[in-house]
Amino acid sequence: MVIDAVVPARNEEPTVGGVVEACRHCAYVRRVVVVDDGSTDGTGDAASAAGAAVVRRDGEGGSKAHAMEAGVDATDADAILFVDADCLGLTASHLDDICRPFVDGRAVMSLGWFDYGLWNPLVLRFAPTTGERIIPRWVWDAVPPAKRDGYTIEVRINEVIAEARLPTTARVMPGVTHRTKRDKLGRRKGVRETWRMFWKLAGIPLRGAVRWRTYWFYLRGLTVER
Ligand SMILES: Nc1nc2c(ncn2[C@@H]2O[C@H](COP(=O)(O)OP(=O)(O)OP(=O)(O)O)[C@@H](O)[C@H]2O)c(=O)[nH]1
Ligand SMILES: [Mg+2]
Repeated sequence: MVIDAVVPARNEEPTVGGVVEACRHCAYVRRVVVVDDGSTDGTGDAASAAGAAVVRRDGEGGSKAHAMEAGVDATDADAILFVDADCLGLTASHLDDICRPFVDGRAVMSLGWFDYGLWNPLVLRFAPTTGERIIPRWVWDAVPPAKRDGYTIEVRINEVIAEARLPTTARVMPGVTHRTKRDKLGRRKGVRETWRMFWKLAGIPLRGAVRWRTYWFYLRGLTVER
């Protein structure tokens, strides 16, 4: 089975090189594709210098989901390891640990969570919005194009997995965090953008756009790994 890494990146010059390195050294990854849409910094160059194939999407306005879609379209891999470009402390060994349950057939979706210390036992049971996850290509294809929207894409991937009652594994990536929107945009704009994202996500179950039972099915199929 061929696995490629897809990394959506908008203005992530400080971190994208390290993330590409981690992906390239992951034992299960063939190729790394970074999708840079509309960055105004050196994201694309930093990604190429680190050994990624870079797909540029210009002039369409950014969307995390559309960037992921462009990345999937650029590969013929059987499975995709998605990794956010703003991770700090990420190593190939974290990514090996995410891929292993998938490759061994214990999970159809396998996730890594940031390290929230004492909160980890709780966080591991949230409906996952983490960007670090591996899924087979067909799961991506099963998300209807109209639902491939910005930061809500992870919820839609979860929906495909949970509604088909498929097994997921989740684990903490020890020591891994990310540059938050506050770090990237400054406090005022960062907090505003974080709330905007949060409301979009919270709005999905509140509007009934995803059934609550989906979360129940997700938890039933979930194995937390150490
Ligand atoms: N190509 C591309 N990548 C994007 C876009 N929006 C977000 N991303 C990437 O998707 C990943 C996650 O986005 P973030 O903005 O960090 O979202 P987050 O980590 O969920 O939210 P925070 O907790 O606020 O950091 C990062 O690698 C971003 O660069 C976009 O419009 N285009
Ligand atoms: Mg982030």
